Amino acid sequence: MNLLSFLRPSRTPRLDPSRTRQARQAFDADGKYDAWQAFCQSGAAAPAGGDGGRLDADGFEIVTLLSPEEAKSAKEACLANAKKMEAAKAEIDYADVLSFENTEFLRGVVEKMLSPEMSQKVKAVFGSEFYVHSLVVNRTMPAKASKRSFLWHCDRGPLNFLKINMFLDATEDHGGTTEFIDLGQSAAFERVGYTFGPNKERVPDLKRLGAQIGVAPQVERPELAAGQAFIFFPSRVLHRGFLPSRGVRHMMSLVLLPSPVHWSLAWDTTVRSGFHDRSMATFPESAENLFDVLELPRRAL
Ligand SMILES: O=C(O)CCC(=O)C(=O)O
Ligand SMILES: [Fe+2]
Repeated sequence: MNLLSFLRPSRTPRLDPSRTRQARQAFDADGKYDAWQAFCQSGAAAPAGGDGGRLDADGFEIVTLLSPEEAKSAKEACLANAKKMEAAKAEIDYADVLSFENTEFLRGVVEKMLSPEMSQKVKAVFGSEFYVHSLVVNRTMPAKASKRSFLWHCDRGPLNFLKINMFLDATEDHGGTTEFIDLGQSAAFERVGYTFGPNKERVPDLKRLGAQIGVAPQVERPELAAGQAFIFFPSRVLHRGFLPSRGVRHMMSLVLLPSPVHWSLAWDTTVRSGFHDRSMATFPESAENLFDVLELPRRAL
């Protein structure tokens, strides 16, 4: 670290709008994820009633999915069933991913998370059924420096994918949470080319770049109870993990994608193949591969 970096506490990232546009295009158009969603919608019986609420308007929302007691027993079940707990990326030495022989023991928890009310919300924003594409359980320890997902970013992936990040213990217990800005403000940072930039250009504070582009970021840093979750569009709203300061944060993260079949049928398939446990919130290059994931007859999109 040189002296200049002390004088510039929050540097401005290098921006590349064409890289941003290309990353957006890679999934939705080239990767045919738009066509996949349209295919899933075409089979939907009727447009889901209701609306997506704050999720639809702002791109994120806090939902209560389990009671604190249920969250505690889900955490205990995860810890008891984990065959390994280790850092998924060497440079992130403060977070471990739990891996499991089989995730069927979590079906009951997932059923509670995807209650009729939540299913309705997801179907309203997708216009179709949905399935669990990825399931990740992790734990984050207090650390000094924020890296990668603890710096402002959008996740690479289709425009219309959702994450449900459920906290298995309370912010009160460890000090950790996730910060968000809304869809409208996130779009302004996308237009100037911050979104999907290289990892090394991610920043812990958006104020300085915001000032340059005439946006005063309204950062929300909610405190969650155990069993509460953020449901959000990770490729559309800027977010960053906020490190715990005094305890370990355990989180269960589901990635949802549009589906032509009900999630419980898809679960049967992906629990047997191990896909949702293995996919680690990444996406096949072409959405046509999702037919194979769900073991449905493959067709061109
Ligand atoms: O760990 C967090 O709070 C943020 C995680 C994140 O960036 C994500 O799940 O996409
Ligand atoms: Fe993320």
